Amino acid sequence: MSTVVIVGAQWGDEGKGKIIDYLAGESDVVVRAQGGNNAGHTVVVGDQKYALRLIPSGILYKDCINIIGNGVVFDPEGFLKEVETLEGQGVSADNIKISDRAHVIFPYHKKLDELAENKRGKSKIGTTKNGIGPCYMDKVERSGLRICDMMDTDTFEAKLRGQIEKKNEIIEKIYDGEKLDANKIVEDYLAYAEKIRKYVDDTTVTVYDAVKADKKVLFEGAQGTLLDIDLGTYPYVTSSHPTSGGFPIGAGIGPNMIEEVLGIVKAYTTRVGKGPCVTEEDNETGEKIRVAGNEFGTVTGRPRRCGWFDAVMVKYAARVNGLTAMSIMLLDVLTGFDKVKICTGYKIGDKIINHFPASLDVLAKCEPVYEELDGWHEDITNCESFDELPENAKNYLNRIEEILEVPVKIVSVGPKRKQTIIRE
Ligand code: 2SA
Ligand code: MG
Repeated sequence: MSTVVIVGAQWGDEGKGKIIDYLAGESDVVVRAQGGNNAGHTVVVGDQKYALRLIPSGILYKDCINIIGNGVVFDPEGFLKEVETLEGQGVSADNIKISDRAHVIFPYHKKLDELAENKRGKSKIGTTKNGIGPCYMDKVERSGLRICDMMDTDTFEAKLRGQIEKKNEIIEKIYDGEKLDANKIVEDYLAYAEKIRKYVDDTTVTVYDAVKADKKVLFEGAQGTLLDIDLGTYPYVTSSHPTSGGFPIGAGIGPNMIEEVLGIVKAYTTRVGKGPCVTEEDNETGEKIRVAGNEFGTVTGRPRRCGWFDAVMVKYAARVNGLTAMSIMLLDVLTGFDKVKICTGYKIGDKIINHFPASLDVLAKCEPVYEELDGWHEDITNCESFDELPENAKNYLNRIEEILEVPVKIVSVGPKRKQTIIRE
């Protein structure tokens, strides 16, 4: 198999970083195709920790080409800082190509992200304030500036000044905020333009050629299915498509060029921030999962909401992504429960539904219908094959596979690279 898409099948934080890193080592090309530096994962190699946000994971491997595709919203400041940090850690960050069609994030996008969030009051989305939403808004409104605009020294400044003027008007009149310094932005971005010029290319050609030459191409998803602007729990979503469908567009290839779609799935459910979460256990069980799984935000330290595996939701993710395989992460966190539960339906009043509803008001009314299985108490963190897992852990995985009708190909039993079971 030479092209694989990796997607988060829940609300992000499924542990994609570990599997992406695992596969990046054997890939010729790694492609990001959506989101921006709202993504982020930490890769641990030996005793070095690398924090990646915008740059694809293949950067840690020599000879791997790393693509920032046209579907990404590109923050030059964040990108250059990331390059600097990596180089400081001894990683050569040369093998990067940035799509000339990618949209650029400017300071007014970040400012508007912050102002809009503050104005939402109680109904905050909880955005990362990186300007992601406002940048995609400009793209869809057809007023955004792209990398190719930034590369055109004759016209870029005038286009940028026009944008800043319009945004400053909004900042001042709608939000009563302080205008941004146009000269400073122009000066900074003209300098960024020269620094990134060497990376800029038509990346749709690079990806196409690699696939045609039967090279190994890894499409690296960020966030998760339930954060998809179309298919997620709207409006508590991000502004891009973290689902598999986002990749052909965001990388500029035909959908038939993708062979495998690997869904990364936590053995239980977590959610950050607001919105309904049907299987949440706001009690001792949730606390036990949170502590065992270290379910606290990496940046803010915010505790994540935890609960049992929601098969209704993941079945939805399996369908809308066309998952061909799954990787079940953090199975070791469920060790030590007498019983483990899988949610197989949602009860609303006296009706049971098996599909994931569009409306959050409906979702908020759903009660989980559980199937209970015997748990396991054996330490599984040293298991090296599926067969070595305790019978009850195998039953749990087999049952998930049966319900979702997608094979479990990888099982993670601990944070280390070697604590990864590849099922033959
Ligand atoms: P934004 O900033 O506009 O994208 O925020 C909109 C909503 O999307 C959520 N969001 C996220 N939630 C979880 N993980 C995210 N990124 C991961 C990380 C990266 C990953 O660990 O940082 O898993 O690939 C992420 N990005 C956006 C955000 O909380 C808002 O609810
Ligand atoms: Mg994360």
